[in-house]
Amino acid sequence: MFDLSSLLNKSHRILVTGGAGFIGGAVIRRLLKDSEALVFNLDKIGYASDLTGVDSVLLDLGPNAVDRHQLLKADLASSKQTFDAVKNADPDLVLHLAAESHVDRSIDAPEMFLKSNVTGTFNLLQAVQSHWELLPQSRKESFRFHHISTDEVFGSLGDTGSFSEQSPYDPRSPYSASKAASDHLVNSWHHTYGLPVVITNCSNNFGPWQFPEKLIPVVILKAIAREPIPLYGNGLNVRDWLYVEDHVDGLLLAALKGKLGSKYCIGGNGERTNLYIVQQICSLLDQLRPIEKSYSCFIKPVKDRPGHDYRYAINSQLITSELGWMPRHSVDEGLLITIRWYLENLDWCKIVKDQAGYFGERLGEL
Ligand code: NAD
Ligand code: TDX
Repeated sequence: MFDLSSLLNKSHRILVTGGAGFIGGAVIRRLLKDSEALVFNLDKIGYASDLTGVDSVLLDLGPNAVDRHQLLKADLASSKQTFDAVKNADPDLVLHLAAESHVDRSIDAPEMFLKSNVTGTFNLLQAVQSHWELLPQSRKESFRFHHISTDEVFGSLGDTGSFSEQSPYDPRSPYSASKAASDHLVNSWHHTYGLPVVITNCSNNFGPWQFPEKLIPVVILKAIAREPIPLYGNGLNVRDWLYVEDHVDGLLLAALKGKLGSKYCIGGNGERTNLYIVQQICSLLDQLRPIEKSYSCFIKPVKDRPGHDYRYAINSQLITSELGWMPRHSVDEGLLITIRWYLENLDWCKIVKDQAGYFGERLGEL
């Protein structure tokens, strides 16, 4: 862990986009707890948004903290809403996390991914560029725009090798194509207009407060409901799992200390097959909430995801050697914390699913 308060002071104004989502929420909670910076949270408040986690940290920090977080409800697909929000925030640092993030939804309804992830990033870049150009010299010099992206832009690996900063782009789903486009836009604003940017490409995150449509919360909730646990295809696809708080460490380090114009790959050294993850969750549930049989009896292979990327793995050597970042949790440690959290927050899961009109049905099947 590094000392955030030594890098950020009271006068720092930070604009976090997507701060009502899973990773953005974790970033905001960290900024509120470990610095005195002012946080502006630009979010359209979509189906996966929820501010319960941020609100509970504000409550813990007491009445003086409330003014340090401001929600700017805005849709990045709207140029006007984006310009107004950036003007209101008047930021020294932008952490851009807002995006439609679920691969299966991008298969069913790709247009929203282009609007939010491509047009949205374009609108944000335009608004931030105008803002940056008008800043007084000292604020202009220290200003940074950090774009949070994914390893999926690099495509799919075979049985060996890993993605690094040099990997060519080869996105293969509407989601990853839209994220790749956004990476290219951010890079081009740096090279063409001089905007001071940093990009990170991260592997699969997991942890508390993740909207229960992604693999790990889906498995936990299906298992305890004694419903079939859907395992796509043969279950041998591999993801490099990273506990969300470790991603927050890495992205804040890159945002504050990374070289301008650079990109950093962030991975968990956590390569596991989906079958391993699902079986491990079942075996941890067997210990934490035993029933008359093992939860693994609910695992059910189902039709594969169309265009399912086989394997992702990240080589994090650059961010480790340059910025000293390392994941602090193993996959199994993170899973245990996460499963305990979901078991204690089943009411929250029901509320956010009901609000989103999502009831655990299969998405992206075609
Ligand atoms: P999430 O879906 O939980 O949250 C995304 C948030 O962005 C939501 O609150 C949503 O309302 C907001 N948003 C979406 N479109 C918007 C728009 N047009 N205008 C304003 N707000 C909008 O996603 P997440 O898992 O927290 O991912 C955050 C970022 O990290 C994304 O950019 C994603 O591509 C990237 N990422 C995610 C992972 C992962 O495993 N979850 C891994 C690597 C990178
Ligand atoms: O029910 C399921 N069963 C299943 O086998 C679900 C939801 C998924 N899977 C498989 C598909 C993937 O191989 O599990 C793996 C993980 O799936 P997701 O949780 O949907 O994540 P993934 O598609 O890998 O993408 C995630 O990581 C990279 C995030 O959603 C992206 O936002 C991020 O960029």
